[in-house]
Amino acid sequence: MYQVVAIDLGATSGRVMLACFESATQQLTLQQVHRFANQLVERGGQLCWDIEHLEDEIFTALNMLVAKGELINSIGIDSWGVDFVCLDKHGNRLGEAVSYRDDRTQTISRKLCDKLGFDRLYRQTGIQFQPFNTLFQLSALTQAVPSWLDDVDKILMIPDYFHYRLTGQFHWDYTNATTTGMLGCRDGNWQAALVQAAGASASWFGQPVKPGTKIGDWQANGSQRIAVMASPTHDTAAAIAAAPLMSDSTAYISSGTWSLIGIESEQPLTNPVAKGANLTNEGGANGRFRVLKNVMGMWLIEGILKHFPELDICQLCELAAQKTGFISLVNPNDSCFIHPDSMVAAIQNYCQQTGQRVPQSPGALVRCVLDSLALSYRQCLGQLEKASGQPLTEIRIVGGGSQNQLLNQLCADICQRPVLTGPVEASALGNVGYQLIGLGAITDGQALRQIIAHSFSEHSFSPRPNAELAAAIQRFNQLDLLPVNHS
Ligand code: LFR
Repeated sequence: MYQVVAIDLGATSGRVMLACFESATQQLTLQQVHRFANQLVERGGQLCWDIEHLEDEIFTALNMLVAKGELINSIGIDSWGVDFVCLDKHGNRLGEAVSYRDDRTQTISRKLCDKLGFDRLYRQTGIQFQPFNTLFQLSALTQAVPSWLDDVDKILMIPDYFHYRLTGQFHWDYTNATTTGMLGCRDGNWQAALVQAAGASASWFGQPVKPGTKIGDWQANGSQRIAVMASPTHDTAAAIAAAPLMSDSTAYISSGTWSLIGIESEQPLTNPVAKGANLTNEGGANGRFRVLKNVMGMWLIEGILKHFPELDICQLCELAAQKTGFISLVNPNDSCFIHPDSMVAAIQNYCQQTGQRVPQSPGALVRCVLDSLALSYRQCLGQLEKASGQPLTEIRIVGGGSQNQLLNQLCADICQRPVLTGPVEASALGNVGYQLIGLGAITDGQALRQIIAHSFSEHSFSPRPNAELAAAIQRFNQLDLLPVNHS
């Protein structure tokens, strides 16, 4: 029997999960032992993560488990990608953990991308253009020249920073390193020319390491030493590691703050179709590539929720289910939704400017977003099929967003494919799974998926016919041709 702790940090909350794996029965169970809020804070005019708060919560949870007498084999941490912290040569943090939603890269990203040439960047790294790629964030940092810039000795991605705080060891997880946009997709190494182009030094980074290895030990209060294991520290890599994908014709959606929709591939896909669709090729825990597209997912719903504090997400979706579909549509990836002052105003403004009915009620707003997300999924599936030559006949949705029954059904209806959902805690399970692989309790990623498939329940949604669908697809595809003023 093994007990491992997964600390899964999301953009809006952190969860500390205790997993129990029984080798004899090959059964895996998971229980939440601590949950805490995570939110963006403004510091020095920038949107930042409250890194001290996250660290306090991590230590509180671990100390609580030890005080309860839990015997723990190992601990691992995962979080969103791309964001990082700087350390000086004494291992002290310099500056803030600036969030990818801050607009410091707004002009720099396009400029640097054009200077380097997206063709070359994409061929070399396989990574999508997103203004927040670490490459661009680093460039913004080095161009701003904070007073402490000369003291930078190391750069750690967020989960590896917390691993360091637990163990004193420096580690660079491969899966998260791929999200920086500075790793070669074919050799898995930092690309010196790109690091340099960001104004950074190659000496700030160590060799990326594949998940499932021990980083060091955490010395708990008292005498217990607990191993800290490298999980797939990028939450999306962890989620897909836990998705019970049994065939290459199944597309996945990791559904949370973002919807990451994609496939697994032995090779990175950097052909013109993939590049034109801005598909990304992130490193998977199992050595395969996650060819996927970022769709702004529940972030839009979370933004609407803030305007209706009297309602919870289930009530919002019930209201949305009563509304007629396809009345107003948005492109969820429009830059006006990245960090608007008001999500409701951003959606209404978009609809007004594109000549559509402006949704007013909470139900109408949510219906607009869910219809649009599902239409966007359908569009991505087409791009993935074209880029890979692989027909995609089924969809597996994992993560917290897979609990949204209305979105699951809309996804089946609009994509016209059967949808399977679960597990809900996919990131934590992928994190747990690769710790167990590192501990020698599970043989490999394929065995892990089978264990997860028989340990956790799933739900299925069948596609239903919809006479309005063809017209809605056409309207959705034309949205990007319509001008939207972002000021
Ligand atoms: C999801 C995620 C995505 C990444 C985005 C920003 O939580 O990790 O994979 O593109 O956050 O880091």
